[in-house]
Amino acid sequence: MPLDLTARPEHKFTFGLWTVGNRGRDPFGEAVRPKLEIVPMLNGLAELGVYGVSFHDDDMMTFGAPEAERRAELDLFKKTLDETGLVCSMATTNLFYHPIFKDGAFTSNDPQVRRFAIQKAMRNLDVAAELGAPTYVFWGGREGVETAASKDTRDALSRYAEALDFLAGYVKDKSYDIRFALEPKPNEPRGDIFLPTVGHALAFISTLDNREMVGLNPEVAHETMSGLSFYQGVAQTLWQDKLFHIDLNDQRIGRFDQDFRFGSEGIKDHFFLVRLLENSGYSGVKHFDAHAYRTEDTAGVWDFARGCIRNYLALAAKAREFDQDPRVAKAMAYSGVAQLAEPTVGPYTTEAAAGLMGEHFDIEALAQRGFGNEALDQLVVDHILGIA
Ligand code: GCO
Ligand code: MN
Ligand code: MN
Repeated sequence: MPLDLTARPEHKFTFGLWTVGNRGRDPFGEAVRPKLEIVPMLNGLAELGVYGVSFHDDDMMTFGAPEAERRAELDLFKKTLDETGLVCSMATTNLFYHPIFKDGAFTSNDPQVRRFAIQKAMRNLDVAAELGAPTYVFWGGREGVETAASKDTRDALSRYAEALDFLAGYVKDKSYDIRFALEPKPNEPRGDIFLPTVGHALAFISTLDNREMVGLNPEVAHETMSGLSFYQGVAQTLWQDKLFHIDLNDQRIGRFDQDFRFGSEGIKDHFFLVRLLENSGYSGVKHFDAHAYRTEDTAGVWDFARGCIRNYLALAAKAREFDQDPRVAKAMAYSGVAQLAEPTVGPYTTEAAAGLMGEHFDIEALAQRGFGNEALDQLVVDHILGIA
């Protein structure tokens, strides 16, 4: 049976305005593509079967423009969302582009800059609420240092936490139905960025007064830049009930932030990632935060967007096929995958401890067990290659 790779809104694929809107500008060269206006952009996404879009305040409303102009831009966005049936799935603040943020936003050494940054986020939280966006992302692109002499990281983290708790207070005060999602990244544009990985961010959230409304927006490229397994980061985030949003793209280890089309590089990693998202009951959006190669014209941008969706759906189909293969079930049973779901000793009691102390283990026999992971993994590869 041919694979059905048609996206439908219920798949909950979303794109940032800045992704298909990316014009190929990089530190070495200017824009290579014309600006994609909001109406054709949203029409194009809706035609692909996309569910919704996300935005930075400055993607949609001109920074520093008179209020009436910003209102007109917002109204056009709202009208086009209505016409296309797309939802606004996430909003975020641009706290990185303007020179005012060169030393950071919530963690700038200058208290006036910090206060302005919080105000900018508050203003856009109002817009997010008006548009019904359930998630507000915080990516601290400029929250970091080039030289450790310039900031005491402990103070910076205190200011970061203060800002997030203040903004959480604002959301509660206004009765907005919005949760926050922190997006870790190790570097770029700063030499070192605070909250560099999923692990740092999860630990940081546990210190917040409003920790219940703050989760994560992990990104494939960012964990991969650190040489970490994105899959493991997402799995732990799910385990801690903190996967509020996810940024899907692709990346090679050890490179600058590449933001490649989802599924174009780490195909095996992505197979496991998609399988995890599909089997875990994750019901949030699948947000593509990537952009077309700089070689592309506007047609290439749509090839890129279609490719992200196609690769996700194809990997989801491969994952289903894998999970339904009786040979896989057998190999997993041999490896003891389900056994790991059984408690080891249960909660501590004096009797349980005494029982364990009295147990005899056949160490030699246990040490001889093979786990069959080569055979199991070959089934993974066979399924991905379509030779299973
Ligand atoms: C990056 C980030 C951004 C954020 C976006 C939303 O590396 O540039 O991934 O694209 O996701 O600013 O917060
Ligand atoms: Mn990124
Ligand atoms: Mn991102």
